Amino acid sequence: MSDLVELKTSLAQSGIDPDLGALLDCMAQACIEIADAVERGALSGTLGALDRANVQGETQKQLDVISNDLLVHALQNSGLACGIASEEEDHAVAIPGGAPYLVLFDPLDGSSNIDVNVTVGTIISVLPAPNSAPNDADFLQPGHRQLAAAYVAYGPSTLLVLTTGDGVKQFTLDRARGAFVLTGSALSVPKQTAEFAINAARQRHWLAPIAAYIRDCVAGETGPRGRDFNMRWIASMVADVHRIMTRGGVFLYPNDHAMIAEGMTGKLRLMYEANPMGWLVEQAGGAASTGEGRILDIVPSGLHQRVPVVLGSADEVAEVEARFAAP
Ligand code: P6P
Repeated sequence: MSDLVELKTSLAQSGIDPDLGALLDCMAQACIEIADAVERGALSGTLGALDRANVQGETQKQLDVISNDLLVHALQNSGLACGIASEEEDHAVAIPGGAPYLVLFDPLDGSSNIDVNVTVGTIISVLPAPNSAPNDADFLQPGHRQLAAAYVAYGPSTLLVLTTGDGVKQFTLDRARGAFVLTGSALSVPKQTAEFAINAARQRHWLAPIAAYIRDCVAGETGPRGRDFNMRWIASMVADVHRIMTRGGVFLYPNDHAMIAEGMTGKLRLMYEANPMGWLVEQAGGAASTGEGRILDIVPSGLHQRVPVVLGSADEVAEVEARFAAP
């Protein structure tokens, strides 16, 4: 299929700032190297955990660090950004003389699935840089200020799904070319769905609105929703969100009584998980909420801040929000 459009060409034709296009292409190339590292896995002895934790207090996988370093080094060598924030970096990393873009990423989300060969991914967000020597505070911008958001899913195919504010495109890695090629020009999340994604093992901790929403879904056609629902939970956000970007659904990782008791504000990180995924879903016609408000309107208070996440088919996100709003 020689008429496939490569990522670099698609970016050049999109009308975005050429430097932003070059930045996105640079990160896509680094993600191809991540795909190679993930694919080799046991062959290169990079599976398994390191004897250390990241700033989140989570045990780091070898491939978490490898993926992070591939992205950091690519950006440092490119000069196409002046600052980096990563799930695997305690603080922002400034890049002297870089272009006025801030890049945030979860280099390998869902890495607990690596050892069992389940799809994992990279999540990327790009913000404008307020100055050329950014510190953590410069990254604390609400998600509606993003200039680009993307994820790369390392699955049966390696897919790059990207928005720069004019809808959502999908690119598939063509290893023969060593490039991502356009395979979806306008991803769309159906407004309605009969599929929810949640970690049901936390049911006993759920807040009342979440418990009510899921109870009504599980009641099926005999309950208040009048139709049966299905459940999916891959426990890899990129994989669960890509399913929703492809066929609809609603993804929920709410805060709950157990997490609140530990002083947590949710599990997923605002800056490099909820914001980029939320913008991608909104750009595809879906919605992204905490259950009580739009994720992209949150004014961040910390680089690694966690938030509740309810995103996907707009009608179902509204159903969840209605249960939070009920007296
Ligand atoms: P649980 C992966 O660790 C992650 O951050 C997301 O990718 C995923 O949706 C979630 O956590 C899975 O959480 O509690 O099911 O392990």
